Amino acid sequence: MRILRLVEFCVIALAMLGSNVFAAGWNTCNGTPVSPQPYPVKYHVNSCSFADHTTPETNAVVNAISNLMTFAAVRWEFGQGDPCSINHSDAQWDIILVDKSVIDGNLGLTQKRFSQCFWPDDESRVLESDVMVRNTLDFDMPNESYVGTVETSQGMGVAVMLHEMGHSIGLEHSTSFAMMRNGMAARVPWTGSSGPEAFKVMLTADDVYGIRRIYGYPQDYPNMYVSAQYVETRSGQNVMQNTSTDPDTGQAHRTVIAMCPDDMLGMFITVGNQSQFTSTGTVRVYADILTGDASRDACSSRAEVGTELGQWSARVGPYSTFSPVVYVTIPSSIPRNVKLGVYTGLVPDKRTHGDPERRTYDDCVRHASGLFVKSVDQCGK
Ligand SMILES: [Ca+2]
Ligand SMILES: [Ca+2]
Ligand SMILES: [Zn+2]
Repeated sequence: MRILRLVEFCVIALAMLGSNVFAAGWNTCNGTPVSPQPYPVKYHVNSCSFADHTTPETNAVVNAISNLMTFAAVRWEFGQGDPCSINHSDAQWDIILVDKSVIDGNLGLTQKRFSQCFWPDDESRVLESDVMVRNTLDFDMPNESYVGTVETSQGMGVAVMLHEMGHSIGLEHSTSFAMMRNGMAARVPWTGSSGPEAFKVMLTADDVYGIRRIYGYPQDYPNMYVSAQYVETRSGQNVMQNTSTDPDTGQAHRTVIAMCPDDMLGMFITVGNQSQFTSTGTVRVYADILTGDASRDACSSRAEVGTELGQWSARVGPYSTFSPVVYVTIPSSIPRNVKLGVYTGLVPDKRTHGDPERRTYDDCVRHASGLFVKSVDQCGK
């Protein structure tokens, strides 16, 4: 059975690899990507909006900047005594929270100034970007199991901050598995995390590819990650959905799925790779008793945790995220009459070149639906 599953997974993996088109976007001038002129970019974090260093709003800025700093040349400074309005032509790259009326009802808006792209030898650059994010969004970290579907969703402010700051250094919209997806209807993915405190709003492989193209120098970041979301593209759609979706119907599974041993559960798993090289690893789907205590219910990549439902080899191309369908069979040894969480844990293989895995906290995620396996009496086994 293990071998059969492995083969099935590889076939899916290859098909998905072949169809993965890089969708990251950026502007070009005479064939050259438009990149920021300042090197490094220095953001000015407006103290009228971010007076206190400990607020969720400030954490959203820190999350966005630390994401960007990993892949792009950026720095930041906190302002002091700033006015509550900003100037779009003062050569200062500002970050500010605004009322929605200021940005035409958008969740966020980045005002950019470019040098000209008129003559064949012009090289257009981003001279200044001012990032504006709607002040009423939720700036807490999201629960990564559930994709945000409405403006008021938990974590939407953190996502909009990172998305807009992506625009500020030259990224345009993507149709792929990316933070740069366009708008509320397309939704954006969260990244898995091994603990409730970890960052869950991260640049994906596709976003990193765009940044690498903008800056024009290759630099490897050996990191794989998992997510509880995937891009549903069937029937002409292109929408981010939770991996806890029935692959046959495209409909979300119930919050708790009642099952018996030998029943088969179909779902998606999502694995991404921010490296410029193909990366491989072992993916494990397991179920474990939910206690209601966030730290005890945290996800784990360790092989001995919970009841294993399936294990596969994953092979993910450069700067790619892929989401194969998997079917797992409920074993009779699984705990009965208790709510179980369903998790994906990833153990990246050791790389033959380059550095070891950069982050391990993004190698595990809990899916949106849990399991409830009925008693031996009820199931007849
Ligand atoms: Ca400015
Ligand atoms: Ca990782
Ligand atoms: Zn946008």
